[in-house]
Amino acid sequence: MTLLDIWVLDAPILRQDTTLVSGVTDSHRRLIDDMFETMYAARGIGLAATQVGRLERICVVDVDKARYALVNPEIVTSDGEQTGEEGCLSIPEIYGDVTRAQRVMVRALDRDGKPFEIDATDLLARCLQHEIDHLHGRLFIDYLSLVKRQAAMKKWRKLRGKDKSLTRTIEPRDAAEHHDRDEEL
Ligand code: GNR
Ligand code: NI
Repeated sequence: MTLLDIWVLDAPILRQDTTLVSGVTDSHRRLIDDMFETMYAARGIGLAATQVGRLERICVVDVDKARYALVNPEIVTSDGEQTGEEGCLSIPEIYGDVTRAQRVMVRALDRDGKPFEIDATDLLARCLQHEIDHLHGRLFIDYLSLVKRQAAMKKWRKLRGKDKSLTRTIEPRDAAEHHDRDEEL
């Protein structure tokens, strides 16, 4: 498996819509494996293909022991409202409160191309909405008020300083560290 570089804010690919996967192949399964590995190394709870420079409609999530690879995910129903803090591996160290549906029903294909549905609430529902947004070129900062978005952008530019690189390289984590995290979850 391979750790993939993550594209950061200002990379045009983060604003692109993705392409439906017409059949799940070994190449997609390799991408899924690499995305899980990259997500764990980066300590994220979700990761979308555009974040690793790919335009296939694929994302992965791992929230409260619930681990899913989703191909062509779509929200079929949504209910209620929740407001909570979000972050994004493509906008490191920037956080903001986002209002999302409290509950979503998501339909997708699994890594074998078999359809399945997730009935998600709370953080899992939030994460799925965040990832599906990525697959359509949307980022959580798009939901902030103008004032909060401008403050977030100012902080982002300040944190970046002279560094204008559009990717970040994720450092591997050792097996013990990974095991510790598994115990926590
Ligand atoms: O790691 C992540 N945490 C998170 C917290 C609240 C809502 C969404 C997320 S997803 C994010 C990883 C990421 O950037 N996925 O695209
Ligand atoms: Ni994100």
